[in-house]
This record gives sequence, C-alpha cells and structure tokens, in this order.
Amino acid sequence: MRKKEFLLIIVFAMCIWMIYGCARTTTKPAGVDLGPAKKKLGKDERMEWWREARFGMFIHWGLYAVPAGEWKGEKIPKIGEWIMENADIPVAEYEKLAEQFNPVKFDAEQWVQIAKNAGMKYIVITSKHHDGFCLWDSKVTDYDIMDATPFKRDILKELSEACAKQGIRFCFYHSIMDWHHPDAQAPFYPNYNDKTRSNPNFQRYVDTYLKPQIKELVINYGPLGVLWFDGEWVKDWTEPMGRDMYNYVRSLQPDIIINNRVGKGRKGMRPSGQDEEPAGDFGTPEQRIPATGLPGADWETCMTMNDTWGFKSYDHHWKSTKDLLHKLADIASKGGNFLLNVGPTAEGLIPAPSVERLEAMGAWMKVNGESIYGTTASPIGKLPWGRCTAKPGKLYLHVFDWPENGKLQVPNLQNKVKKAYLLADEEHSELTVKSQDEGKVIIVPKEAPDKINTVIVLEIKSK
Ligand code: FHN
Repeated sequence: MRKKEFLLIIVFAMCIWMIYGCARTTTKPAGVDLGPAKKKLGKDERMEWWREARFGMFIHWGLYAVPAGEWKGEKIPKIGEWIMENADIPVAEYEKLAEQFNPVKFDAEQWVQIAKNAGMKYIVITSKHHDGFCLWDSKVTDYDIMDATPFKRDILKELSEACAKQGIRFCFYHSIMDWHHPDAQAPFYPNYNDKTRSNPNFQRYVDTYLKPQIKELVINYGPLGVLWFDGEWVKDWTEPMGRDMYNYVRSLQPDIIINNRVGKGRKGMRPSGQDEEPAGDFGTPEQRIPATGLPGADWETCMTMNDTWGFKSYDHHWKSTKDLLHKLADIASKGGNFLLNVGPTAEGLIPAPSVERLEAMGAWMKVNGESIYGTTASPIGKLPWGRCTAKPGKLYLHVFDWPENGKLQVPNLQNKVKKAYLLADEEHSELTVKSQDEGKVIIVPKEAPDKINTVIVLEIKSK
C-alpha cells in the first residue's frame, strides 16, 4: 500500500472517531448539570441547612384555583384543592379546567421575594397534587402546564431560577395519590380518595409514570432542597415501596431531603407491628404543633394561613399575624420547622391577606431572626409567659405576655447568666438578672418593646 493511501485511511479514521466522540458528548440528558455525583453526606450534614432554615413557604397551586371553591354555582365545603373529590367531578370534566388556567399575573421573582422578605428560607410547591395536573413540562404526559393550558410556560422552571437567584432553596411537593391516572385512582370515581380498593395496574403507574416524573423533577429542576411526598395513604402504596422510592430519589440526588410521607411513616399511617424506622428524614405534623415536638427527630409543622391549602375565593378565616408569629416561636421552641402555606389565585397572585401577614412576619424576623434560625428546643421546658429557643451559650426568651410588675420570672434556670439584653437593641438594653429560688428574675422595662413577641437574650455559662 502506498504511503499516501495509508495516510488517507488514518485521516479518515480520525475524522470518524472525532464525529462519534462529539455526538456522544452532545446527547447527554438535558437539564441541570449536577456535576459529578456528590459524595453521600451523613444525615446531620444533609439536614444542616434545613435545621438552620426553620421557616419555609408552602405553595398549593393548580387547576383547583380556577373554581376556587365553587362548582356549578354551589360552594363546595372543605379544602379547595380537593374540589374534584368533594364535588364528585368526573376526570373528563375536571381536566377541561386546564383550558381556563392562564395565570397571566404570575411572577416567579415576586413570589420568591415575598417569601424571602418574610424571612422564609425555602419554598415547597405542589408539582402535582392529587388531581394529577402537572405544573411543569412533563415528557410523560400532556396533562401539564405546557400542553394543556393557554399559559404554556414552565412555572416550576421559572420558580427554580428565581429561587436560585435569590438564595432560596427550591423544593417540591409531589402526590403519590393521582385521581387522573387510569392506573391509579381515576377508576374509583366518584370516590377518588378510596383507601380500601386496589388498582391492578398501580405498579405500572409507579414504574411508567410516578418514578419517571420524579426523575424529571429531580434531574431537570434541581438541585432540590426537599422532595415533599403526600397522598401516601392509598391502599396500593406500601412502606417497602416508600423505602424504594426514598432510595431511588437519593440515587438521583444524594444530598436531597425527603419527608416521612414517602412511606407510611406519618402518624396513624403506620401498619401495626412495623418496628423498623419508617423511610423519610423528617416528621410532618399537619395543622397542629405537637405538645412536646417530636423529641429526637427532625420535624416540620405544615399549616394553612386560613382554612384551605388551595385558593378558595370565600375563605376569609385568616390567622392573625400575632397568632402566626407565636406559632413560629412555639414550633422553634420545640425544635421544629414551620412550613406556612399560601394558595395563589388562578391569575397567579398570592392573596393580599397572605402577603400582608408575611410582610409583618418578615419585619419581626428582620429584628429577631437570630432567635429562630438554627436554634434548638428549649432546655428549660414550657414557660407561662412565652417560649424559649436555644443556641450554644445563649437562651432566647420569647415574651408574649409582658410582666406588669417589671419582673420576668424564669424558672428552672440555675446557670450563671453572664449578660441579659433585648435582642432588638443589645447595645443599649442590658438587663439586671437576680437569682431566686430555682430560677432567675429579670428586671425588664415597664412597656413591652414588641407587643407580640419581645425577645430577651441570656448569655449563659456552659450547659
Ligand atoms: O390531602 C392533602 C391536602 O390537600 C394538603 O396537600 C395537605 C398538606 O400537607 N396534605 C394532604 C392532607 O394530609
């Protein structure tokens, strides 16, 4: 073979190799490049940002915001996002709501700013609630915001980018129960919420729909802070399936945090006789604050601001700012997180009463956030006039009921107090502390500096 022909063959072979090599690198799956698989963090490392955060925004948003609690002229009772179940709406009728879902006033930056200004550190939004409608551009269904609505924008992509820009952790709620999918609950109409019957095709729903959608959400919208499962109570979903899902999600993003509703860990859901730890990283008491928290466990109370998660046009039963701030301190004093809900309208607006309360909470957090973020449960038990949160070497006394006689009694505290002052004004407010019986007495100003919750800091010697 002549030299020239040999060289031509070499050059040709190199061209083929380069074309193949280039094709391989450009066909990697689309989405956020999570970089090399991160090392598996220990649980404490994984939970660190979450335990520091203490306060997050829950967002329930979907097609149910269109009827907003009314159906065919009737007010439908109970929580708004359950209208498909509570008004016995057939799938074919309910899915027509997608044609009306056009939230032209939606502004991801604005929503994230509202959460950030409130002092919230993470946002958990319903990617898919029980009604099965998907708020992102899913490749495994057209029952989503991109294909079924006139809006045709990927809400979750916009929110994910706004959160990244503003340093807020982006998290998803995802319902295991699905009232729209024929292999899940849809055939049980009109009782989509049936907990006694099985769908013979449920495993197919899990394998070809639920898991592929979870993968889309984790790979394309991550890195995520938390995957917040719900709707785990259906008969066909088991603790072993929850454990498998937990491991699957962690294989996609090792440092993600997952709640206990991935399996049957929620109070009242656990099959009897199951003694091993349920799957999930934290407990999820709902609409309630456990009297003594969940000692030894990470936990988060989720709560509505009125009486519904999803928007209802006539639910004006708003909790006061005072009540919400007291709940925040109460939860933190028991070592928990507070996931406070907003239910945006079909136009894409967070209701004004919610915004007002969040602004007021943010004003308090701006001054007193140190007494919430990264704190642990009170080491001195319950207090008649308020709550206590702690950090190493510091106690934060949250005084709801200001003493009329200018003397704040602090029982069960024998540590030496090195310094006491108002958190709002450390420089000019040192307070006198006297020992008395089994505790301390702090001499405080006549008037409460903050009518809702004044925080006094005690710098104490050792444990
Ligand atoms: O059925 C849902 C309900 O709609 C809402 O999403 C709450 C929020 O935690 N979770 C379920 C009820 O436990």
